[in-house]
Amino acid sequence: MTSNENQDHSVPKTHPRYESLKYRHKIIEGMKNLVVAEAGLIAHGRGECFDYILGEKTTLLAKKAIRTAVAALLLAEKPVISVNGNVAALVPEELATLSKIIPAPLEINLFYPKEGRIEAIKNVLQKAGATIIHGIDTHKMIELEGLKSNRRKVELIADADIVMVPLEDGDRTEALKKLNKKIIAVDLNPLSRTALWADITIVDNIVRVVPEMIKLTQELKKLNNTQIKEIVQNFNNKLNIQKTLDLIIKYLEIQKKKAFEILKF
Ligand code: PTJ
Repeated sequence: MTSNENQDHSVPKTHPRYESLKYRHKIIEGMKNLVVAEAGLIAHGRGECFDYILGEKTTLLAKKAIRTAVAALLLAEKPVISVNGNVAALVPEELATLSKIIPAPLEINLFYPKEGRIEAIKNVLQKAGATIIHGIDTHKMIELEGLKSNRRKVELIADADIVMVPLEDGDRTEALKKLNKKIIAVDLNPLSRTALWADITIVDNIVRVVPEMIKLTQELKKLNNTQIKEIVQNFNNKLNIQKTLDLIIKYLEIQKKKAFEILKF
C-alpha cells in the first residue's frame, strides 16, 4: 500500500466506499478538533442514509436548485452563507472560494455552543483561505426573535436578504422566514422542516453542492441580469421537492428489484 492510499485512516483509494469513508473521517477529525459537535456525527449519519437513497449523486433536480441558488445569490444585495461545524469540516476550501467569487460573507452560526468551537472553525476557514468571516465577535451579535436555540445569535444574517443555510435546523429556518429572508437550504432530507420551509431547497450532499456552485457561479457571471433573473423566476421549489420525493420512491423500487434478483440465489 502506498503512503497515498494510506492517508485516510488506512482506507485504500480502491475501496468501493472510499469517498464516503473519507468524509466520515473528516467529520471524526473535526469532532476531535472541536470543529464538529458530537451530535454532528449523528447528523452526518442521517445525511448518509438519505444520500444512499438518492443514489449518492447530484440529481438533475438538485442541479436545477443549485443553479437557481447561484442565480439568487448573484442577484442578492446582502447575501450571507451560514457555516456550522459539519460544513466547516467537510468543505472549508470550497466555502472560502464560493464566498469570494459570489461574493458573500461567511458567518459562523452554531447550534451546539462549546468553548473553543467558534475559534476552531474560524481557524479552519482561515487556513482554507477565507478572508471574510463573521459570527465571531459576540459584541456584534443580535438575537433573532422567536428562537430559543443558540442559532438565535446572528451578526450579518440579521440584515441579510438571502441566507444560505446548509445542514440547518427547522426552527431557525422558520424564524428567518418570518423575518422575510429568502432561504437557500442544502439538506439531503427533502422532508425536513428546513427543506420544506426554504425558498430554494437543494436536496444533495454539501460535498457535491459547493463545488457545483463554484462552477456555476463562473458560468452564470457571463449572463446579464435579466437572464439571471429568469433562472430564479422559472424555478418552482415545491414542484422540485415533489419530484425529488418521486425520484427517491422510484430509486428504491429499482433497488428493491435488484436486491430481489440477488436474494433469489
Ligand atoms: O455545528 P453545529 O453546532 O451548528 O451543529 C450542526 C448540526 C448539523 C449537528 C446541527 O445543525 C443538527 O443537529 O442538524 P440536524 O437537525 O441533524 O439537521 C441536519 C440535516 O442535514 C439533516 O436533515 C441531515 O439529513 C442533513 N445532512 C447531514 N449531512 C449532510 C446533510 N445534508 C447535506 N449534506 C450533508 N453532508
